[in-house]
Amino acid sequence: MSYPYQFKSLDEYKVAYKKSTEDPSGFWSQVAENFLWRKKWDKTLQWNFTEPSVKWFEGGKLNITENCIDRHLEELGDKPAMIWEPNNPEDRVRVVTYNRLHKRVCQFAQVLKNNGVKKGDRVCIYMGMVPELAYAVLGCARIGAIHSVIFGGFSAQSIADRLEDASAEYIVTCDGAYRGEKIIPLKDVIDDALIGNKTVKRVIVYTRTRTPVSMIKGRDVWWEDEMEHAESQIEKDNVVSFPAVEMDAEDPLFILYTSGSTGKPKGVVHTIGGYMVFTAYSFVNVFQYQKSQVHFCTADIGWITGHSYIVYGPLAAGGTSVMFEGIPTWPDAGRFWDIVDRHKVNILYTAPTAIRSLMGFGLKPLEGKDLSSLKVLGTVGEPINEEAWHWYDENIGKGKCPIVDTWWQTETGGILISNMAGITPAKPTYATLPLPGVEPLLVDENGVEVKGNPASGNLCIRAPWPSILRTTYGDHDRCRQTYFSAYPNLYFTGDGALRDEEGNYRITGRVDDVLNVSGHRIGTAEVENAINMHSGVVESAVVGYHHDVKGQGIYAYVIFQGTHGDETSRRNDILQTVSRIIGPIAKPDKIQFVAALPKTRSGKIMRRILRKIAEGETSNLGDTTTLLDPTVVEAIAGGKL
Ligand code: 6R9
Repeated sequence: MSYPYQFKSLDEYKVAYKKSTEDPSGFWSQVAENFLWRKKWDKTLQWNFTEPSVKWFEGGKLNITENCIDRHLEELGDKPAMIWEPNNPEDRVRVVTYNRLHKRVCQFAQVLKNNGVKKGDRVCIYMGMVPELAYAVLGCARIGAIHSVIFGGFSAQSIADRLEDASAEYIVTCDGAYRGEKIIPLKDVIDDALIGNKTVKRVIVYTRTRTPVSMIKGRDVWWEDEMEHAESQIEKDNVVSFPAVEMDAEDPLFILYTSGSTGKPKGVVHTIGGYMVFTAYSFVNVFQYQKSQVHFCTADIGWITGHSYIVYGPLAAGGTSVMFEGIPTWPDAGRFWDIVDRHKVNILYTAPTAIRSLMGFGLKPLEGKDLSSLKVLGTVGEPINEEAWHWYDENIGKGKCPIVDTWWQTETGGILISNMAGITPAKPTYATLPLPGVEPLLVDENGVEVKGNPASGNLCIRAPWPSILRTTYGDHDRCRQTYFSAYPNLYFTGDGALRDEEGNYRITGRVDDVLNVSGHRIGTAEVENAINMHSGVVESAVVGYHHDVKGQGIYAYVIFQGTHGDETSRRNDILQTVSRIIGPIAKPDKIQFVAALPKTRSGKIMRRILRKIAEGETSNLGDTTTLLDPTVVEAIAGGKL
């Protein structure tokens, strides 16, 4: 079965695109009609990109969990909303029906209420990939609290910064999380993050790994006890209910922190109505989702991809979403294929870095795996190279599954540029065409639009789509400066792109100081700040370089002073420091100790030159005449050879 807002042919796509540019309000109000509103909106769209101020479906009242759960109960109550695949394939799979999801979300909403959580409060969620993470997210949405999920790979320091920025009063966590053979002691990390914290009143701890934890009296409570208590409050005569709190379309739904070109991560804020409409819309159109299909997005819910395409998009569409606790290479590199086979997955959505890493294991892990259920493949997070694209197409899709290359960002909430499976043509390494409702353009460095095809430039968007970020939490001016000030009246993505003769977009990568390491966004300034925390470090400069599996690797140039240890131990100390300050994902792949960094006369580090050296292009360093001391470059480049 399809959806009223699903385009079924290239012609329908074209008609929709035209309508969306001529009459955006009319176009989006038609899409939004397909959702459950307690009260219909008064005004579809009001916006300016100068403040910026964007309001979609203003005056509309709703609760997103009624859209993601309650309204499906009659038809889909006994159908799976989520299929949970545990870290260890020998453990029990959990199938969560819509009825069960309803009960658990109501129950957890009651737990939150019992613990004093109110509409608008910030709840930080730091959990592994267990169904309870989805219950926590949706439980927050049900009572109107703002969730802020933090990826399990972030350090105590990173969590502490985010807790403070969001002035969060509540935390939901686990004792530990399984990741392949490892156990990550999540509650311990939270305890460290809470040293010196003044806002957090309550920590709710779900038992997953039975890792020993310290439970602080008056602050920490067990998930299981709280849920048991709540059960009798929400269930009477076999009827489950917890009234969903009525929310405004423009009330915040969540905060998700992401790296930018400055040192401090930004809390991207999404609001309820627009985010709901756009994630469902993009989900059913890009993947051409059909009811009862099984969708497997391999992302972690700690990233935007997991928010939009494991939880909200699929559930708003009444779909079935696979949630995977483990990692692609444990117990062996056939894990994804095993999951596809056993759960009869129809749509597989993963990152190019995962494909490249699995390619490295050859075809053996595919032996004996039946992938014939697959209909659509997707990629996200970074540009995909030709080789990986073809490997994915031939060996996983067996040449019969369209591959959607989906370009979007934490800030965009949902997919903006992508082919639509089987509807609009694919072109390897190209995200191709915008979704109806999205108007991309390219501008040159002076902010002048580059018209005609082919073209290249910085990728901007002309007008708002429903799930555009509304602000950066607690600092609206930062939102304006970061996204809306480089080019007046445009949203600037931070990405560079090419456009071919047919108008297909190919994203070439970040044009700011943000790296994309295994599909994770990491700001160079953030890594430098972390390296500089080491007592022996005087100064550092971080750049990206081509990495065969990760896409980009992290290359750090470090000026070290002091006599402590030899080079190997200094290197390890720096890695340990970065791990502690940000998390293991930000550890540099290479560290080069240098005596000085190349700087302009005004004191700016010349990263362009450092990038070239990191890539090994030392014979062609370009213009170095503006440098304060050109011999510095020779010394660094020499050190590499
Ligand atoms: C969804 C997500 C956003 C950055 C973005 C861009 C890169 C994402 C891409 C892609 C090329 C694609 N990116 N998808 N580059 N092709 N299909 O990844 O969000 O973590 O915020 O990263 O990722 O550089 O600006 P986020």
